[in-house]
Amino acid sequence: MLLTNARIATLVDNQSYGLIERGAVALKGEQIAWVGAKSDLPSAYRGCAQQDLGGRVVTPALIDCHTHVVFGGNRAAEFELRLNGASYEEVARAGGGIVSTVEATRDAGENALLQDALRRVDALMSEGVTVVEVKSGYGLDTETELKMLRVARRIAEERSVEVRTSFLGAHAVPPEFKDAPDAYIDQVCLPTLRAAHAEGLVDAVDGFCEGIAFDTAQIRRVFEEAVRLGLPVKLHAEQLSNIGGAQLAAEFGALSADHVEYATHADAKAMARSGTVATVLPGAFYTLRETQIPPIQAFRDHGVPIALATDCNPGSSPLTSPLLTMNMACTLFRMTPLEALLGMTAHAARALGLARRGRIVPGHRADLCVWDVDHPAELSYRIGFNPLHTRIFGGAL
Ligand code: DI6
Ligand code: FE
Repeated sequence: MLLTNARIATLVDNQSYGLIERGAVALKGEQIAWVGAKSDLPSAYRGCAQQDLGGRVVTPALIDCHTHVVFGGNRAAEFELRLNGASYEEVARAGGGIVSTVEATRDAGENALLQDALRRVDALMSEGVTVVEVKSGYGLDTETELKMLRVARRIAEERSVEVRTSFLGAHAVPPEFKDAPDAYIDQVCLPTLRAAHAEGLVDAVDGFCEGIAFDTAQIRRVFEEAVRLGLPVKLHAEQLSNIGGAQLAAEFGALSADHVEYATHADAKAMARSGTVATVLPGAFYTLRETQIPPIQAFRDHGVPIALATDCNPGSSPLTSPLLTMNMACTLFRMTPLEALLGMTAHAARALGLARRGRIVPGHRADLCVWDVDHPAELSYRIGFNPLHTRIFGGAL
């Protein structure tokens, strides 16, 4: 198939959109076979079935590289209580907080969890997402962590979307291990990781390194197990404070360190050395009314690739719009529209360790978006508007 009459943002390098005017893309099977100006089209492709895109913009499809879309229930009641002035204790007594999501996720059947997750994935796909990362971490017991990961895998059977799973057993300390986080790591988290890996349910290992979650010594033990199993790692690091998570992530050559509002120049330097992507999550920043902006300029100065994701979760980021996420990255974090697009495409692919995704070049997977806009900067500029015209997944419209 040949897409013609397109304005193509190839993102071939990280310095520009790599725009091709009056461009054409030849798709062969699931791959991009050729891209360039229509006038340069090799004769071999002239006989292909052609699709005229009417001058629309084509970009790589979007990749949401950090989500928690599988969970039970929601936290709208807690949201309302807090805005009516309830204190943290009152919210907890009314059954709110992360523990309430853990309870709802434990209680939910696998099919119900899947149906709820699909509604969120459908929202992501409607704005051009073709790859979604999905974390466990609301089970915190073996049975429920495995259930979450099986649901994540089933998403890819139900929809034309690629799923990458991250095991997040070290997300929070469950109530039954209150004040005993080390025992939770030894008795639940590590054995569950081994069981999930044995079932082929784990693509990467994640953790939440924070005062309210796990410290670097505890995360280190999880990462050492990941290394033994041959799995890549990533980390929720320096979201609410700096306790050394980014340095630990860099030490283990992590794919990404995520949130990173409180990361420093030294952290950026270490991440650059280890090739660790900084994944920023403006939805959580916005929801928590955080004021500390991640050190974007330090990441730029040290050449750390910046990825961008929704962090879709019921507590700190009930967000299912990648386009709004791009707008927030620009307005709240002062990233440029080009950086926002790279963050949701090429750099997001890298944050997942996925090759051949996120740029429009021959040999890459033919995951593309056709947008009803004149210029790719419009994707970040607009608020609450979805100009997606066509989503192409593995060469299929
Ligand atoms: N960081 C967050 O902000 C969320 N998890 C995480 O690792 C909070 C999750 C929740 O409140 O449900
Ligand atoms: Fe998260």
